Amino acid sequence: MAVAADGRASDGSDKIRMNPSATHTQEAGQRRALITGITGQDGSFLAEFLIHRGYQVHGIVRRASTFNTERLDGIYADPHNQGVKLSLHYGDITDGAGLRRILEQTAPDEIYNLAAQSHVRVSFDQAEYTADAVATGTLRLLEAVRDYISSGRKLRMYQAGSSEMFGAAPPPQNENTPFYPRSPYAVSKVAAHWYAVNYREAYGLHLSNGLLFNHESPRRGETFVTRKITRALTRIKLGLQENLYLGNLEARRDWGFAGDYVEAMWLMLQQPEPDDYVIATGESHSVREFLDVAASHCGLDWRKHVKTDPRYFRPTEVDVLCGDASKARKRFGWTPKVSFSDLVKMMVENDLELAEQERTLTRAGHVVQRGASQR
Ligand code: NDP
Ligand code: GDR
Repeated sequence: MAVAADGRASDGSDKIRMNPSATHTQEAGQRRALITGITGQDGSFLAEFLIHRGYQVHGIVRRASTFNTERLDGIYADPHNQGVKLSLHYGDITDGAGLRRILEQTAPDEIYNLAAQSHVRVSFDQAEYTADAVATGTLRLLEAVRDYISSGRKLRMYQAGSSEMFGAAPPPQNENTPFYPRSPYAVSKVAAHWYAVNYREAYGLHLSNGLLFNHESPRRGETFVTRKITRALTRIKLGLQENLYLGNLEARRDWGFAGDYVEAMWLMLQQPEPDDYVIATGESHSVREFLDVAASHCGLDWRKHVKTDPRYFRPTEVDVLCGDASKARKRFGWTPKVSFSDLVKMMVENDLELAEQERTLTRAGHVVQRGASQR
């Protein structure tokens, strides 16, 4: 059964319910995709992309005490309607039995493994959990997939690798650059990568690893530096907050637009042979430069508002990432469409609108809830 994107079943019982049947809304010949991490930034863009291409999309959602499906609002359809394209299933990448059950029930043609504790700074505080979700979680899924294909069933898989795996290796980084991970998150992604390579070689699995550099959007989580900056500067502009506390402003990242990057994930699975691909813009900018561009869109001098807070520094930092995506360009013609300045502008414009909504509510005497995470 499909459910509302806010997690409410259409009977109003406020529960996500398991899909009772794999082919509940399936049309003949329609391709099925299963996405772990569907509620995240990339999961939501990928689900939209695949639905647009006619896929039946199944997503794994972990149970939370609050709704965590906000990013899927745009593609939710009432499950009572004919031809619903999105179905959600309770599951967790740390729960192997549940993953197996969902795999059997949904019988996907393609799996995209995006689930992760994806915050690098947080991985220093939650190293064991990060390894369990990112590294062992991938292994759990691979074990389920291995058994699934052993009976002759076909399936292709995408594994979400990261530029963080290159870490301290000097730029430009490409598929031949040796990994030098600098955080528990990055070490876990390297482990997941090698599990994936091993299962590809051992069991003939059509599995591709994406080595994706940073990609952002208005849906980016608010504790990642780009969104943290655009949310804060737009709120400062409208008088909703005074200061923005950041860590290292000198780190350089290769920032692209998430919408472009999910297309690359899909393209990898359409190739006759599985392989590993760097996906990046080939341009690197510092956090300071991001601040410059975002502040200029807001008409602000960020130096008057940005303060340093040591807790946002990392015990080991990744200084410069700049990817070389020429292999993906040559093999399947992928290039980024959104430039750095257009990306920053898109995020600022989105967050200005959010800040305006907050200001309207605040002026009307309402309390605006923004969560209490360590922004
Ligand atoms: P997000 O942090 O936005 O999303 C992560 C997703 O994983 C969410 O749906 C989250 O669920 C889910 N998740 C977390 N823990 C578990 C768990 N134990 N079981 C099941 N699901 C879980 O990340 P992005 O969308 O930005 O990234 C997608 C993937 O790509 C991640 O693996 C990330 O590490 C990787 N990546 C991202 C890059 C980027 O720049 N965005 C670059 C390179 C790699 P919930 O919503 O409930 O928290
Ligand atoms: P990153 O993204 O670590 O590259 O991982 P993040 O936006 O968290 O940090 C980028 C750089 O900004 C510096 N920085 C700060 N970062 C945060 N979050 N908060 C701050 O206040 C702050 N001040 C400075 C950081 O030190 C860092 O150098 C992201 C995630 O999406 C990973 O899951 C993904 O694998 C990689 O991108 C590619």
